[in-house]
Amino acid sequence: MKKYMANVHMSRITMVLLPAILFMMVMMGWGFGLLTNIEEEPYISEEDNLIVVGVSQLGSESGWRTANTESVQKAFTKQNGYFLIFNNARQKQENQIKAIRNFIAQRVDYIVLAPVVESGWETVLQEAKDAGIPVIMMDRSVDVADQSLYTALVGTDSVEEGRKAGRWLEEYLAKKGKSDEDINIVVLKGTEGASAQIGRTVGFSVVAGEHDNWNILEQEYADFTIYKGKEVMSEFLEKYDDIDVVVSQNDDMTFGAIEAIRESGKTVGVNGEITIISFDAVHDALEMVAEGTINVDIECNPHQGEYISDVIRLLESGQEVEKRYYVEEDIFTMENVTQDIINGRDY
Ligand code: GYE
Repeated sequence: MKKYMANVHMSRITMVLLPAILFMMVMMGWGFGLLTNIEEEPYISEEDNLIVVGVSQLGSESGWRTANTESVQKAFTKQNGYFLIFNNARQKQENQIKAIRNFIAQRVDYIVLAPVVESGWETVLQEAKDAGIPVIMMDRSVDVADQSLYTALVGTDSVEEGRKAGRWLEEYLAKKGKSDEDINIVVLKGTEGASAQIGRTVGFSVVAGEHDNWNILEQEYADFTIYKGKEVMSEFLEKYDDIDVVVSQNDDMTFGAIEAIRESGKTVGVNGEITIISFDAVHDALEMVAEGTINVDIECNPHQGEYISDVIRLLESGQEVEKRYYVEEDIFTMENVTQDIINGRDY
């Protein structure tokens, strides 16, 4: 009987008190979870001692850009001591400005910016400076009067790349005994306002300016993409039937341009009617250099993540850094491109 009573007693407790206790436990757990959640996100870096880096990548227009993004993702891993916040701006400066403001609000330790265009950065860079966050430029440069608005640049010397293209053409024509012939040139330019485009245009123009017989028929923006490269090249081919040289400011536009030229019935490369000068030297383009489709490719090195990490490490240890770091770059023609080089290209 006692046992029975006890059972009745137990079941009363179970029916009335237990749900109340359970309810309280759930509420407490939920509340605790909420608290820890709130605290967890912003404190990742402090808890793990990671360096928080906000990267504003300008877009994903080319094979080169994909490789550049991969190099950033490989450099800024947790194993390497970083917490990476990555944003792809899809070619829009306003998206990059938004991303930077977001990084500032999150109080990141460093901002890395690959600026889509050169101008219009003063305000947001000043905001980063006021917040005490160092900004490191990646790949392209910015045009600002106050150089203290950014800490360092890791990128490529695009004026030098353009100049290299011009010097190569000079030598090539000399070897063919064509130094004094009239040479008709068209230029497929990259994104309007981008430092890589401006630099390559300037560098090549300087050399072209030294040759009265080099005739630049037209230069047009083609956004560094295959699609635009093909479209603009088709327009050039409709207007001019005496094009000798195409200077295409990246490999993607070159791929498009070669398609357009072939569709028009003309031939390209070492044994063709139109000489092709390209920039970047990605894997597929180097294969075309080896087979003589592209005459020369001016290398542009996208592996910049590691260099930026080195700069950050110097800053972390309180050392001085240089204002500009340029990555090493080569020039590839049929004569010096080897299967080893092609196989070794991971982009
Ligand atoms: O050549 C092109 C890319 O800024 C150097 O941008 C970079 C250029 C590169 O989209 O392929």
